Amino acid sequence: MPVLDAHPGMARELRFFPIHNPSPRHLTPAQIAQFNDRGYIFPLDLFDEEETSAQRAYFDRLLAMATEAGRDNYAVNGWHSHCRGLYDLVCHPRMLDYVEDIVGPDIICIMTHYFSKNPTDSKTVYWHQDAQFWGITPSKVVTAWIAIDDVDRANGAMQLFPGSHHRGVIPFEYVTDQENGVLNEHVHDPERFGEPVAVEMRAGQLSLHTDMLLHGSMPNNSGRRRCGLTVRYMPPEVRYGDKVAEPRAIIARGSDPSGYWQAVPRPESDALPPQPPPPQPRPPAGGFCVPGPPTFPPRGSAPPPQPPA
Ligand SMILES: O=C(O)CCC(=O)C(=O)O
Repeated sequence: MPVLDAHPGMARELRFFPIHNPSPRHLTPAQIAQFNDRGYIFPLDLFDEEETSAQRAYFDRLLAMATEAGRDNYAVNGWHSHCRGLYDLVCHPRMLDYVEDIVGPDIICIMTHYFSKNPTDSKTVYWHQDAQFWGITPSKVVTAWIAIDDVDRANGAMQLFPGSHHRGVIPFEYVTDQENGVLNEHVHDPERFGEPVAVEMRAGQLSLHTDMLLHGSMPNNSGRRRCGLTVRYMPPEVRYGDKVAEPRAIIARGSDPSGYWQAVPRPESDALPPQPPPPQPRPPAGGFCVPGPPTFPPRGSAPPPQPPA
């Protein structure tokens, strides 16, 4: 049954907030206009060849840590509070320069996730709007998707529906066991939103998309890995929809003048984070306290109760 709200107990403001930046410094006015009109910008150059190889080697190390701990290829999720290299990547000035033109001078990050599709990986990231998953509001989060490997249609590039961010909240269904999904939400009948655009990029390039844009990715039918790192950036006014004892974030640039977000310190090394708790059924609407940074609920999470139709 289609679901309208993944967090029915929270008062969230979910809609696209157009960017007003008459004098961007690192993006062009045309790129800002495209972000408003189509919901994304790509490709942007981020790393040269040497830096890209270093980033790939770094991810290979994190993935080896995950694998040795018995975790899977999507498990490097939310490691920025424990891993110095990832923390530093979130704070990379060249990336923040692009992001600042959209988010503004104060930039907060509470989510990172490497989506690493193995060669011939049959998992699908079903069509979804990011903002629907997260218990935060308002929907002003921008995702930087950094290509760690070369990415094309054959190895399962992310695909975006241009302009779908203007369609408000789109009802979704929870992914079933038969559906072999990476995440747990699925918007059906995407043809309603036109033709998707594939985010084909060279390793070291970057794309930006708004959290209201409908997107996803297909299985990797190639013999090549397809890894991309998502870093979610937002202005400090974006907050948890529920009361959280200690809202912690990387304050990547500027400050949080309100003092709501408490700064995550730069980690001293690259340490394996504790295994996240197994997905649990959510308590009734209104009584849910987010214990840590929101991540995409993995497959297996119980859907929250829905109000009667
Ligand atoms: O990398 C992918 O395949 C999907 C990423 C995604 O869904 C996202 O960035 O929100």
